[in-house]
Amino acid sequence: MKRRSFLKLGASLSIIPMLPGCAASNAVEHIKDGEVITAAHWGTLKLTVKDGKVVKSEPYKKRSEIYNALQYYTPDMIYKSRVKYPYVRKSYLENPNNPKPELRGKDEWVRVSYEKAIALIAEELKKTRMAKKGVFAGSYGWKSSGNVHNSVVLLQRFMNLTGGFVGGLGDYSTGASQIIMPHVVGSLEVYEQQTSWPNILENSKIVVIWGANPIATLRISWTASDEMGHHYFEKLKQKAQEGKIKIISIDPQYNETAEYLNAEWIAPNPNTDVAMMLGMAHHLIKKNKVAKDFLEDYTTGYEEFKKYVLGKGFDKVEKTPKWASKICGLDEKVITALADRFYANPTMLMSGWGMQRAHHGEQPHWMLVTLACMLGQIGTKGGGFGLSYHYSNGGVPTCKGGVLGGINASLFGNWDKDYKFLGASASQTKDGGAEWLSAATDNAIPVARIADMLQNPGKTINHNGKKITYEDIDFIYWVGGNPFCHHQNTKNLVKAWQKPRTIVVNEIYWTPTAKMADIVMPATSEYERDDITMLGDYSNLGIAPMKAAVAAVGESRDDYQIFSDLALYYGKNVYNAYTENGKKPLDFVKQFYDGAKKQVDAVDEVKKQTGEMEENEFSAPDFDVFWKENKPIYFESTQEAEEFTRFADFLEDPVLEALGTPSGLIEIYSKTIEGFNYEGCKAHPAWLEPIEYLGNATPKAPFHMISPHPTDRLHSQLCHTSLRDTYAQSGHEPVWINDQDAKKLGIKTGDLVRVFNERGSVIAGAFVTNRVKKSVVKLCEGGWYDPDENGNCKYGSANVLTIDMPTSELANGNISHTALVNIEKYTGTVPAITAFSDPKIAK
Ligand code: PGD
Repeated sequence: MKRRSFLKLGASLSIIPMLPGCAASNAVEHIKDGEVITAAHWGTLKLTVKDGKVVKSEPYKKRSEIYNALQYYTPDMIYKSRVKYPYVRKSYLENPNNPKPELRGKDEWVRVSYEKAIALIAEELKKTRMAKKGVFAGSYGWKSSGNVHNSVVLLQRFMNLTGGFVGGLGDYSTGASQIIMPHVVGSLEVYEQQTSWPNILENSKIVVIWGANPIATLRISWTASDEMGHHYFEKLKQKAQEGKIKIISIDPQYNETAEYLNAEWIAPNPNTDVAMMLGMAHHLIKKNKVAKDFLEDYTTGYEEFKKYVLGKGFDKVEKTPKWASKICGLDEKVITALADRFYANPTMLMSGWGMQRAHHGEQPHWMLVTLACMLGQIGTKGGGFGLSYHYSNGGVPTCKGGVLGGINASLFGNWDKDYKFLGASASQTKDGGAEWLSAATDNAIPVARIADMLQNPGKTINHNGKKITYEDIDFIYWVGGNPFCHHQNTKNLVKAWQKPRTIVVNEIYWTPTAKMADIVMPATSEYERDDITMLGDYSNLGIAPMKAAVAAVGESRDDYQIFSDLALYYGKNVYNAYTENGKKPLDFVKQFYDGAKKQVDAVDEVKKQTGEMEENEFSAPDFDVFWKENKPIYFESTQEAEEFTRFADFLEDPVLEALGTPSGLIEIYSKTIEGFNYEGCKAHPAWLEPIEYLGNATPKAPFHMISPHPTDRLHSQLCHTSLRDTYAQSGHEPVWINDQDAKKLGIKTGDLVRVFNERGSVIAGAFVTNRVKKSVVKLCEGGWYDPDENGNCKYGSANVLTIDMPTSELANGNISHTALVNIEKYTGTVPAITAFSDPKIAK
C-alpha cells in the first residue's frame, strides 16, 4: 500500500483531541407489547414482544409448506451467548505494544467503558499506520440482513476515510467458479438469474441436481428469503409424482433434497465429478451422440478437448468410461446410461457450488458447461446448465418494482470540497478517489489466502493472470464474519492469527472469532435496530421493514454507531463524512425506501396507463405509512420474466449477442488461460488429481470428509441457539458415517467419535446412515470451534480437519471439500463443551 497520503493524515490526527459526543446511546424506538414484522436471511418473521422482550418467533406469510426451522429461534438470537459490554484482552490492555499474541483465546478479558474502547482502537490504528504496517479489513462474512447495518461495508467505509485497508477478493462460496466462468462463458454464472422455473416445469424431462441441496440451502438468502425457491421445488416434486419429470441427484450423500423429491441417487466419490463427466464425454463421442452444430456455431476449442478425451492430450490417457469408473467409483454402465439419457431428453443440469470448493475446483463447472455444450441444449427452455438454482431462489421469475439502495464503502459528495482534509486530491486518481483508496484495492488478496498472507508478508502469488504481493499485516478489524469457523485448517489459522499486533472484532455473540480478538466491541443484533431489506435476491419479490423489536442488549451498539464514534475520534470532519452530516440509521432507511419508491411509482404509472391499475392505487405507500404499518410490500413478475431463458439471446444470434469471452463464444479451450501457463489449470477442462481423495487414501486417513452447509444453521449462525438440541448427537456436532463402515468400526448412532488427521482432531457425535456413500463421512461446516489446550475441537468444527490450500493459481479459491480423515470411537474422558459460554472475565 502506498503510505504517503495516509502518513500525512496520521500525522495530522495525532493532534486531534477526543471530541465530546462520542458514545451517544443506542436508543431506538420499540414497542413494549405486541407484534413486529421483520426479516432475516431466513425469511420474513413475525415476532411477539411481551414486556419489552421477544418471546416468540414464527414465519410471516409463508409461501411454501416446506418447514424452515431457522425461523423459530429469534429469542435465542437476542438473548443467548451475547457480548454485552466492550472487553479488552488482559495482556493487550496491560501493554498494547507487547500484547502477548500467543495468549489470544486463552487470556482473561477485562471489561472497559465504551469510550475507553473507542479511544484504544482509534489510537492503536493510528499507531499501526504511523509504523507503516498493513491493516486488514477484508472482513469476510455473511453478517445480517439489512441495507443500512451492513457491518462489513460500514467497517470499510470507516477504513476508507481514515487511511485505507487491505481487502479481500472473491468469496468462500464460489471462489473457483466466479473466476473460471468469465473465461468460459463471459459472465459469473454463479450469481446470474437462471432459466425460469415455469420454463423448467413445462419443458424439462430430466432435472439433475448435481452436488446441491436446495431444500436446505434455500432456507436462506443473501437478502431475506422469500421462500419462492421452495415453492417451485414443491411444484417440481408434483411433476415428478405425475411422472412428467425425472429427478436425479448426483452426490456422495442422499441429502434432504434427494429425499424430499424421492430422486434417483447416483453417488460418485467426492471430488471425482470431472472424471465421471469425462467418461460421459468419451461415450458420447464414441456413440456419435454429440451436438455438432451447437459445438460449431457456439463454442471454440472443442477439437482440442476431444483430442484430450481420446487420449491424445497432455497426459496421453484415454478417458474411457472404464477409466472414469475406477476414479469415481460408479459402474461404467451407470456413466454411459446417464450420458445416453441426458442426450435423449431435455435435461437441465443444476449444479451446486460444493464441487468447486475442492482442489482444482476450477474444473468441475468448466467440464459441466463443456458436457452441456456436447448435449447442445444451452439456451433452450428446458435444457442446459444452471449454477444458481440452489441459492437465493435462482430461477424464480424476477418481479418488477423498486430496488433498495444500500450503505456503501465509498464516499459521498465532492472530493475536493468535502475531503481535502484527508490529504489527497481528486485529480490523483482516475475515479475521483484518493490514491490510497485505489492502492488498498490493488493489494486485496483472494479471501481464502488470509492465513498465507499473515504468515508470509512480502510473498508474491499468481492470481488469474496477475501477481499479488502480500502486505505485512499488523492490525485486523473483523465484523460480520466468523473466520475461526469458516476458514480451512483452523489450527494453522490460530498460528497465523498470532502475527498481527492488534485484532479488533465487533460481534453480537461470544463466537470463536470474538474469543480470539484483543478488543471486542458488543454489536446489536438485527432485532435491536431499524433497517430495511429486499425480499428474494433474484426474484426481487418485495421490500420488508426491519423495525427494532427490542432495546439493545447490555451496552451493545450498532456497528454504525461504533464506526461513527471512531470517526468522531478522528475529527468532526471525518464524522461528518462518515455519517453524511449526522444521519441516523432511520434517515438511511427512509432514503433507501424513497429511492425504491420512485422506481415503484414509475412501474405503477405504466400500469395505470394500460388500465391494469386504478388511478388512485399505488404499490408503495409513503415512507411514514410503510414504516408505521410495519408490513412488507410486494411486487409482481412480468410475462418476460416468467419466460426468461438463460443464453436464449446467444442461441438466437451468437454474433449480435456474443458472450463476454475473447472469442464471443463458449470457450472450451481458453487461449487466455493457456497464456498463464499454470500448473493447476490447463487451457481446457481436465482431470487433475486432488491432493487428497479416495484415490490416494491411506490407512492413516481412509475416509473422505465432505463438509457441506448445514441444514439447521446459516454457516455458524444459530449454532448457539437451542435449535442445536434438535440435531446434535450426544451434545456434539453430528458426523454422518456409512452404516457398513460404522459396523466395522463398532460405532453406533449417538456414540462420540474422534475424527482426525494430521491437521487436527474433533470430537463429534456419530449418526450412522445408509444415506452417505461408503468411505465418505459428512461433518457440516459452521459448528463453533471449541479448542482444547492443543487446539483440537471439543464440539466438532469441520475446518479443523480441512486443508488450507488454493484451488489453483487461477482462482485461489478454498478447497474445503478436499480432505481425508480417520475416525474412531472416542474412549477418553469427555471434555466439557465451552464454545457457547462466556470466556474468562477478570473480576
Ligand atoms: P457466518 O456464520 O455467517 O459465516 O462464513 P461466515 O463467516 O460468513 O458468520 C457471520 C458472523 O457475523 C456471525 O458470527 C454473526 O454473529 C456475525 N454478525 C451477524 N450480524 C452482524 C452484525 O450486524 N454486526 C456484526 N459485527 N457481526 C454480525 C461462511 C463461509 O464459510 C462461506 S460463505 C462459505 S460458502 C464457506 N463454506 C464452507 C464449506 O462448504 N465447507 C467448509 N468446511 N468451510 C466452509 N467455509 C466457508
